Amino acid sequence: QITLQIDRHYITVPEGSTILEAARKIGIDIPTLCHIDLKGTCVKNNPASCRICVVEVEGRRNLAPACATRCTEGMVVRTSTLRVMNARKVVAELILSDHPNDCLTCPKCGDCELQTLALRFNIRRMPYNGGELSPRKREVTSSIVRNMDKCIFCRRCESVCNEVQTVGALGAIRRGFNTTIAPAFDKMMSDSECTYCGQCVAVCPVGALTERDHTNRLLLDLENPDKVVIVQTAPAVRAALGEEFGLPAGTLVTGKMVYALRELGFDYVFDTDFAADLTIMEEGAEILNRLTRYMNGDKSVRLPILTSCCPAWVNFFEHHFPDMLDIPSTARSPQQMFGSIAKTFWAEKMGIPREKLVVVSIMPCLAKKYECDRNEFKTDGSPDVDYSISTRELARLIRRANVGFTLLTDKEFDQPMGASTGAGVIFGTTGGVMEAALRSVYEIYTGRTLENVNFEQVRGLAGVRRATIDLDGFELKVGIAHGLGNARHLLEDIRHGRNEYHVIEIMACPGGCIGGGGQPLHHGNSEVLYARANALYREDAQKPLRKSHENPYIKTLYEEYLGRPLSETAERLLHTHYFN
Ligand code: HC0
Ligand code: SF4
Repeated sequence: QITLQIDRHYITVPEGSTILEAARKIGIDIPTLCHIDLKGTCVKNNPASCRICVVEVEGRRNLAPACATRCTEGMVVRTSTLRVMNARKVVAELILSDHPNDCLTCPKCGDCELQTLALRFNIRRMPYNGGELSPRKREVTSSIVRNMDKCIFCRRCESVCNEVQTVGALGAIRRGFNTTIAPAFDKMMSDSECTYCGQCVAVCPVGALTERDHTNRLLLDLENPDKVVIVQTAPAVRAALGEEFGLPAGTLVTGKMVYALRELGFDYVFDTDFAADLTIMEEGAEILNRLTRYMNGDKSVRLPILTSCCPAWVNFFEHHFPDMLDIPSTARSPQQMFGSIAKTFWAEKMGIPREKLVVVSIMPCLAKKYECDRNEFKTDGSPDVDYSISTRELARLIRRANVGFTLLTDKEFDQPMGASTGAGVIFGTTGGVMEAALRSVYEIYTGRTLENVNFEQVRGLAGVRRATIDLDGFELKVGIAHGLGNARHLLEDIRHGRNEYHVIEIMACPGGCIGGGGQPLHHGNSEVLYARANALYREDAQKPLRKSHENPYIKTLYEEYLGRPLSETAERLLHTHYFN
């Protein structure tokens, strides 16, 4: 333990702590643009490159970067002397000298960390502006917009993509004034191995990486009298949308969200959770199918079975593990199952022709935009889900339409595709798909009712978690990983014959969908992720039904249309195939 003085406070911290960490412990918010450390996950970036966090340390001539200077016994630190404040201001002014000034029209306006600092440092003029701006690329992909002239070289995106996700799609190329962050050989992101997970967008402090915005397109569709526009909302959105309206992280706004979507003009407001229950029926049947064959000594059966509902994860294994495309479940994601059922069973029932129906999804995720675009999910070129908008885009629309979100009362989803069990709700957090599957697989396999549906063993934010479940004497071994780097470790083990699991759940984003690239920005605060996960477990606990196979509308769907899980119709509408 080390005791030091920061401003007027004495503080004792563990050896090895940096000044930045020590100061944050006592509520002194030293600003930084590059540092990020999302505790409990492996999201970290500490290149000490922005130099915004400089402080004075007694006895040292030069200012010290707080993020890279370790505390020593008896150290005296000043974080807000005039010298410190002026130095920070000059650094910010220099960054701004190579940054466009189009804040008013920047998609990050209002949520930009550089803009916030300019305000905080009272920058009222740009003393170093007027020179050339470094030339950098712009790109619009299905999910992400890259506007590199706004890049400030914090390297957060690079750290997340390389170290957390191990995708390696982004890195520094060229030198000096021409340096930029891009895929190798300055390729386009769309020609790289990018999975569209959006984690680079989630940590970008400025407007260099943002989501592809579909809000204007949606407004046109909502205005069009010839269209029936329906919406599905992903599980994780309800646990985070409130943050955009000043509500504390972890506030559940399911009912307010439904009300707001009606106010925006959607004809029907449905829930992706309904399709999550449907996913469990199909994926659960696949799990049971492979397990029984395995138990009966069938050597050809491929285990473990991997979940397949996360599109960035699907993209990742297609690129990096093309030799293992037969092990993931073939079940489509809930987003796509929803679209498929909406444009067949539901549309037929309602008498709505396919060309009149627009299916929109609200997702915490940016890869979902790319998933909508995949050819496997189109009929004669027309997508099952027309497009997806993120939680942040929805918040923008709600503000634009003058909906007083916090004052709204709770409204219920439309039926039948708004009905879900608690199992569908927890899909939105890491471990949730596994827990939902276990609830159904256990009951269907053993024929017994679970006394306690909470599988605490699979919950939490540890990067890789494992559990063993007793299925009438058969020890079912399950694993959960979130973050693609963690997934890679598991897959490398499987590739080299070191597998200990029967079923594995993988989600690309740290925390699962609650931490998705389309969610309100967490600004490096991991408490936000815990609060969102707890909110989903609370909603699950309040639901009268908590197992997917008990959803009455799912039962009707099988009786009236699909027959049974893995039937020919179910295979055609609810399953997919993979390729690299
Ligand atoms: Fe998810 Fe999903 S849980 S991927 O994280 O499985 O995005 O929230 O909508 O599709 O349901 C995201 C969240 C979904 C899907 C569901 C799954
Ligand atoms: Fe890397 Fe994900 Fe960003 Fe693509 S979206 S560049 S994979 S962090």
